Amino acid sequence: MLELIGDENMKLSEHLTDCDSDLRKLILRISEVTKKIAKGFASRQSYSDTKNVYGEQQMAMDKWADEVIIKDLKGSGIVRYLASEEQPEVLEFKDAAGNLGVTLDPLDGSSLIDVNLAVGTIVGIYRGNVLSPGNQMVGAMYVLYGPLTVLTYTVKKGVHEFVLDDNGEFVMLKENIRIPDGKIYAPGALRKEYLPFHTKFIEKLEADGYKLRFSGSFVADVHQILHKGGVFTYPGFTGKESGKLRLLFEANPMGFIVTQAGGAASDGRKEILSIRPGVVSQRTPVYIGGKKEIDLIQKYSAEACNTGD
Ligand code: AFP
Repeated sequence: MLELIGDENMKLSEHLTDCDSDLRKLILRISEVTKKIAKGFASRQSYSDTKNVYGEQQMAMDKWADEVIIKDLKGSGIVRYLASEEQPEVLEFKDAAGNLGVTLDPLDGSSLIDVNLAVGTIVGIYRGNVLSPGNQMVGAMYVLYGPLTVLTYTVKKGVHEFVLDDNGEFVMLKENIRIPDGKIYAPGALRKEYLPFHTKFIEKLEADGYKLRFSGSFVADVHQILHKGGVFTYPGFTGKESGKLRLLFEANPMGFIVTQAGGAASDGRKEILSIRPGVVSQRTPVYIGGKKEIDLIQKYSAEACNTGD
């Protein structure tokens, strides 16, 4: 049973009263459009383009979600710049009256849709240019489509979680989430390709009794770490030192949320949120979790730098 901490009758719209009106409007719009996405899974189970029962071509769920969200945000009038993981370039909506910049991973973990594991929508929010360091974000949120659909947001006034109820309303689940001390590690990449300082880190976690939990859906894995503590990592590895995950769409928004909840986010050497992106598709090694675990990996990588390892 889920533990309710906070006023369970409070709706997302009521909770968002103490923030700038454009941010409130944006988060509420995204919450509405993700309700549509949550409903879309039943009819769009496949993750590849397929024909439906009427023989019509159906768009893959991640591309469909991308289209639905972009269309909505374009019509909102408050978003000027939108970078999506599914789009090659930053989109600019010149008619917008507002100046918000949004980064979007419409469906993170999409290769898990066909096996019905949890996937999610990840959003980073800026004022203006999205090609900025993550610490310039004014807010971030994700919606996780699991057995329940939950929405977590921050506008730098705590991290708060809402659940989609039977009436189609996002109501409070947990207010002011703080990442606890915990012993879970979620390690991406192939072990045989780990860099030496990363191997040392993983072996230390294992020696300390951390339990491995990795689903293949970054948003779901970080969600678990946020609630149970520990660390998510998708490191740089042999042949791909910049790792797999994208700075703008995955690392920054989730790193921002966990940092706002008292945790930390690093590329192994420095804060992820301090990295100035050069290109929209930039990748970064990722370590997100408790401060203790992030300090440890940074210590090991600094030692490796000094010894030339
Ligand atoms: P997809 O959205 O293509 O499924 O990628 C998911 C992801 O970017 C991230 O959510 C996972 O943590 C990571 O890839 C899993 O990668 P591996 O398949 O290499 O384990």
